[in-house]
Amino acid sequence: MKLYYAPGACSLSGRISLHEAGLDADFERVDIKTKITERGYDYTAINPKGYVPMLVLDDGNAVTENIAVLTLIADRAPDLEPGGPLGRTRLIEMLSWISTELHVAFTPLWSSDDEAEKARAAETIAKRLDLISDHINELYLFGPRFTVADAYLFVMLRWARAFGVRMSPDLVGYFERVAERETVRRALAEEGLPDARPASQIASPELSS
Ligand SMILES: N[C@@H](CCC(=O)N[C@@H](CS)C(=O)NCC(=O)O)C(=O)O
Repeated sequence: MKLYYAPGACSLSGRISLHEAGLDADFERVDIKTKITERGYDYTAINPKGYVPMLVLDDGNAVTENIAVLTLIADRAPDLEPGGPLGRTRLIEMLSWISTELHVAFTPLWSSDDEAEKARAAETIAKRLDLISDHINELYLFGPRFTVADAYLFVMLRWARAFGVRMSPDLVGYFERVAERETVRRALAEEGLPDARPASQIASPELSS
């Protein structure tokens, strides 16, 4: 399969989830401004929506929409979704909330020139992060088991940090916990993004020799 992505975009959650699932995939970078892929193709001819992520399966089926991409990966690796009779329902509930309430709320921060609008968006996001902070249960959103929803939330928290959005200490601890996962470090490195662990946890070559 192949994931169309942009560095640090919501598609990063698909890459992390593919690594968590142990699934082999190719990755093709998309410039989301010009809509040209790294191999020089017009992305809008491949995906008329022009958005990443898009996951193309080995049989040629193409899946868009992050919720669909992440649930598909969870279908292939059921350990990446919450267990129990309502497990799938709870996963869709969480992914929908992250997508429609959190992800979308960032739009002014990415695209507006209006500082007042950006400040309002940051406050909305902070309030929604407070709500999700209450959901963190033991280690992750659904207890000790890391799920594809954690991969999506991690990307949202990366953005929140970059834009200086207020975060509870619990959420900061959660972010740092997720950042320590080998799959997350690998995904960030593959996209050319900085390691998200606190500096104190990153072994320096001088100190480790
Ligand atoms: N509804 C889509 C939205 C995905 C989305 O917002 N992707 C952003 C990157 S995080 C993008 O490709 N933006 C390109 C653009 O706005 O033209 C989904 O949930 O997958």
